[in-house]
Amino acid sequence: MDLSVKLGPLALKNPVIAASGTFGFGLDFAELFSPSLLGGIVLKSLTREPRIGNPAPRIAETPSGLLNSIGLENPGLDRFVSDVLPSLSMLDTRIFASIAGGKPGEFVHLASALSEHRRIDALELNVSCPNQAEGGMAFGTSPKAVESLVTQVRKATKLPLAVKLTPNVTDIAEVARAAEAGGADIISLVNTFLGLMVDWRKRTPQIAGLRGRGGVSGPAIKPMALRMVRDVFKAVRLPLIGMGGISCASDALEFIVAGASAVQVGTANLTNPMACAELPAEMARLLESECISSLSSLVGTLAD
Ligand code: RRO
Repeated sequence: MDLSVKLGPLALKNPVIAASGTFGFGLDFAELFSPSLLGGIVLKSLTREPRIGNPAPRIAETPSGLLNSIGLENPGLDRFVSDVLPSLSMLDTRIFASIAGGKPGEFVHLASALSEHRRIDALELNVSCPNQAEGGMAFGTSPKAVESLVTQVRKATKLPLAVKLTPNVTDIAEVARAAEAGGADIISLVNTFLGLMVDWRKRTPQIAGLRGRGGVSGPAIKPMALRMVRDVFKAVRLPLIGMGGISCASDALEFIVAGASAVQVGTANLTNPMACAELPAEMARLLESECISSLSSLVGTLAD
């Protein structure tokens, strides 16, 4: 079964991509399975300067997933380039660098600097981090800010450019159209849903971070994420990467039918480190069992 997909200018050997923030820089997982099994990996979001992230506790378990406020912990551009990038040459898969920032100039600087390095195959613009005081989700909730930011980054790079949207808006299709108008090649959706967990005995939030708020991920968000993928599929012509609570092949195929050309797996990597690795073969098996010979023929076929 040929699972290869084209996301605008970017070809992947299969539609399964490890989501940012749940897969580090891919090197620890490479000890467990060959990254060549995956269509791609999205690296942990990078900022221009190093960030130590938010205070602990940073993660709480929900009945069906996680609440996180990591706070963009990352080594910063220079240390990434000197200490991490050389080791990525051993990973035989597409590498997406995720970039984040507080100001448009930071995104532009990162996009331009990372475009110098041949090992980076694509960029994913993170305009949707819920755990950042400045920038992050503040960009992603404003269609105007998204269009302006994408336009500026587009001028700074020739790499395929994905824009990762936040679900914390009333009309995600409007934000997707803004990313398309700015020159994005791909839309990734969705990042985490803003949430709060409470320890009622202590009268405190369960995690630190911004007033105890964090991003909710995992199986609980799948129906909302699917609805948003469908809305965006109807609103733009760009290829979509769908995510939100995918942990098995049938979850992934639901996103494909809703309109995604590829999928990302996030929270599931934390409970089953083999989650991504198992998915392509399992998707092929399910397609064969339904006598479906091409994955692309399934994209967006949901009856309305
Ligand atoms: O690091 C984080 O706290 C984080 C990021 Br950058 C993001 O995009 N989404 C999320 O749930 N957490």
